[in-house]
Amino acid sequence: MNLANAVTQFEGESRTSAVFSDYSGRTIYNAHVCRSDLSEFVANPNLVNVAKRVLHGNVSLWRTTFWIKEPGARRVEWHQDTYKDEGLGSFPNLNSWIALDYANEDNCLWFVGKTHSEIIDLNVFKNEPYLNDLKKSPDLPPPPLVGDITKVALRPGECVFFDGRCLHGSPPNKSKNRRAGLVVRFIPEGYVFGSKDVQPLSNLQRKTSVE
Ligand SMILES: O=C(O)CCC(=O)C(=O)O
Repeated sequence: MNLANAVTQFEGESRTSAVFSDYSGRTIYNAHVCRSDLSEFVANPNLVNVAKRVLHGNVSLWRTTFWIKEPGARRVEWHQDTYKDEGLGSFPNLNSWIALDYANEDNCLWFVGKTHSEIIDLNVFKNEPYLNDLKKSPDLPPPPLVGDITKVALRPGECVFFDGRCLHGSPPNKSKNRRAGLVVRFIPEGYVFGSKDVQPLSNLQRKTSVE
């Protein structure tokens, strides 16, 4: 399957997945639910075996997201993947962000080292110098806490694995080309989320066990 060419097709076909275009880029959530070729692709042993090693055992596919940043798409601000709105907090997960197009130093994912071991207090993101930086320019400003930035440039087909708690973001896409990636999110098999209000295994977030 040629994923890079298939992105447009996924958007057309996504019935159970959600498509959002709120940052002049587009995100497609959980296309694997309605596309068997995609659910097969993300169960590739090259991905799964890394997830198993890092998460110490069998893993489940939790969610997938296409991040499609056309030329001019704005930054994705610094964040941890902690699903604040859903109240999921900190839980073991490993994400594989797979480049579908070239992602260069100026539009790839940027990570802040040593941030993966705890949830950052949300007030940190409300500090005034950081908010002023965000207002001053459309660029991705320095992160709201001290840390070394690593920019992970990738060629199509390459991927980076990261703990969802690792602070990350991406600058605006100032290139003339699309910068798309697919992130595949793994959790330990059988993981039970703490909050009873959370329904992570609904239709859209169907658990697919990958041995
Ligand atoms: O692809 C991007 O620019 C952002 C990706 C991201 O934030 C994520 O996968 O959690």
